Amino acid sequence: MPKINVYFHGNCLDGAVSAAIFTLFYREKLIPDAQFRYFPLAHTPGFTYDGIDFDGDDNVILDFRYAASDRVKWFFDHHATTFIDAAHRKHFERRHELPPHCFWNPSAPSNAGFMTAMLHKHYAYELPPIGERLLVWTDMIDSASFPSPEIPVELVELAPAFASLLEGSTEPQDTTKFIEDLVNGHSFDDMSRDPYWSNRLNRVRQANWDAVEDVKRVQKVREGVSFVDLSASERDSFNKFIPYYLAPAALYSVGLLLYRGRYKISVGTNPWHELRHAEPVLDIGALCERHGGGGHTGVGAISLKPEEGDRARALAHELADTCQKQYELIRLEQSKREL
Ligand SMILES: [Mn+2]
Repeated sequence: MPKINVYFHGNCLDGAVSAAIFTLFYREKLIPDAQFRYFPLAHTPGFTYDGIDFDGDDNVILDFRYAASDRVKWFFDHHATTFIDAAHRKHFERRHELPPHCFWNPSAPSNAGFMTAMLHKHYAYELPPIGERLLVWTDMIDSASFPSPEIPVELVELAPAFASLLEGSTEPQDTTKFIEDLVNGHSFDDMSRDPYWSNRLNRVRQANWDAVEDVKRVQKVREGVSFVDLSASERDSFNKFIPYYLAPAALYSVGLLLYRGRYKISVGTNPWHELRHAEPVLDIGALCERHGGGGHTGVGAISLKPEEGDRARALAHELADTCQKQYELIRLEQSKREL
């Protein structure tokens, strides 16, 4: 009985769904009695595969960085940063199995959706009907393109609730059970009736509503900008959509957190605001980079040491002022256009 090792993005719905779909594919198209072992991986600074033996009969990487090892037979990823260095990229480009076993598409919204399309194209694999709705969700959740802030904040639907559960999970058996339930053909509705999951889903939803109350207590909304200082106590997670859920008129959000032993200033553009693409667009990644952080156009962050509390607070206010001025500038441009 061949043993298959699956290395995948841990604490992530996309990673876990990818692992489940790959298992179904492998048992249907290749070896029905293959035994699977699942190894979740985390994006830590300076991550390498040193110390991982790839000792399965087949080794598989899903929704995670490429490994330049000939022992890895299957690879699917959609992260732009998948190659640790140029040598890894060269190793990937030299693979010429037919049909192909290694796939990378940095513009795919989710790995699960991309992988399923490739398995269909190259191996005529048909996902069971239950999986199609699942892929709509993995695309939406992994690319954070929610139609409204209610979906990732209220967690009424099971897919974002499970995503939130897996993200915050510290119990390794959660992910394994989640994958095995999907492999055994259970839908999210079936799973939500199992006390193991209903118990945890309740806790996740309650913790999220508690966070909504925490934000509500400290949120200050000046014209176009939400400011939230939650640094009075340490938190291990933060739902960045809550400020927009509570203040939909805010174009920008600035948050100050004490997060995993460091101050973290997060800055974002409201993805549901009608002026989110209006000129002049504020490049938040570049703004954060000027203060030692980084990010993308729409969202960025700066991390400061635990002893830099005063500086962090002053900088957070300064960034809120910058956002405020930008908002006024955009409004001015808008009114000129209307004349
Ligand atoms: Mn992913």
